[in-house]
Amino acid sequence: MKATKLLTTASIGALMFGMSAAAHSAEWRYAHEEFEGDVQDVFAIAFKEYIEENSDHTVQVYRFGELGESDDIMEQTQAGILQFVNQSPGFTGALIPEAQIFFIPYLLPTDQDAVVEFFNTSKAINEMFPELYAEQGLELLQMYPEGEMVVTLDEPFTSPDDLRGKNVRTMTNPLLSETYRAFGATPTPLPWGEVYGGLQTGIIQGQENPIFWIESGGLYEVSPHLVFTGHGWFTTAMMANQDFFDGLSEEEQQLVRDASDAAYEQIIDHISGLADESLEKIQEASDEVTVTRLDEDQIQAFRERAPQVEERFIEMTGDRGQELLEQFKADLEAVTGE
Ligand code: 6CS
Repeated sequence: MKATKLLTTASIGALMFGMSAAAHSAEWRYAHEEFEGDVQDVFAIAFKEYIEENSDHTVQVYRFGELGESDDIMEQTQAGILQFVNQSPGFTGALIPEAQIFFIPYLLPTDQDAVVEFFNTSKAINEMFPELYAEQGLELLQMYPEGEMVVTLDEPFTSPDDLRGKNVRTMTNPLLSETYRAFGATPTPLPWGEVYGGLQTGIIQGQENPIFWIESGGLYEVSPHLVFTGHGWFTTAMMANQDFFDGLSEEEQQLVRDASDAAYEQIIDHISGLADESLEKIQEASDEVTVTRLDEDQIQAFRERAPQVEERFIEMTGDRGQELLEQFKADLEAVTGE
């Protein structure tokens, strides 16, 4: 009885920590939110390859839908069923309110080099966020940009007035709803799995995402009018279950950190030029698509609504959010000089 119980406990332990009971090599499980070949997948595969080339461990990658929605894979990671997860602040914002900082519009510049430099050097990103994630039992390994946000709608738009009465899908964090309310639209938070169908059936009239995803998810087929508003970037984050990570040897922790750094380098390379390539593919595939790039005056009408979203961010996150925002802005200033 005792022996069986011990064995059972050992097997559960092996499952929880991804360790194969028979050998010292481990099988680690890693889930992300995207499809094969998309940005999060490129990151995950680069991470997997680094781990497998530099240790006896293996990494099993699960893509969107294989284990559920974004919130499901986060729950599985917090429960220790998965060792690694890539979840975007668009969803994590409901769990870690400060992660909603990425949804204050017009905070990040549109220039990709500046954005990358910000991610490379920011104290808010590299020192403050890991502490906030740790409070939720998560070892934050990397935050990285995927692409500039572009809004798609059932017709072209150039002003907040044009968005009146439009149900625009947002990821499920409350601040992003504030942003779209400030922009004049009716925000409609939905998990990813409901977006294509929602656009197709007309329950929603628009959504926002980086161009590569608009192409990869076929969103342009059901929401063909693309508008560059310049209001933000899609940012994501990769992390480990903290108990699992803390249970690794120092060498293994370093291996994991090195693998995520190697994957980050690959991603920065991967996203450069990706939006233009994806836009070309979209335009080749559809005659219906229109592309509108708002001019400075048009952008100003949206930008002047940003302060009310920033105020809501502070209301939602208090002193900690304020401190994070100040550091975030200081880090940006160091990069852009503005
Ligand atoms: O809009 C979304 O929900 C999805 N967008 C991207 C770029 N990645 C995953 C996420 O679920």
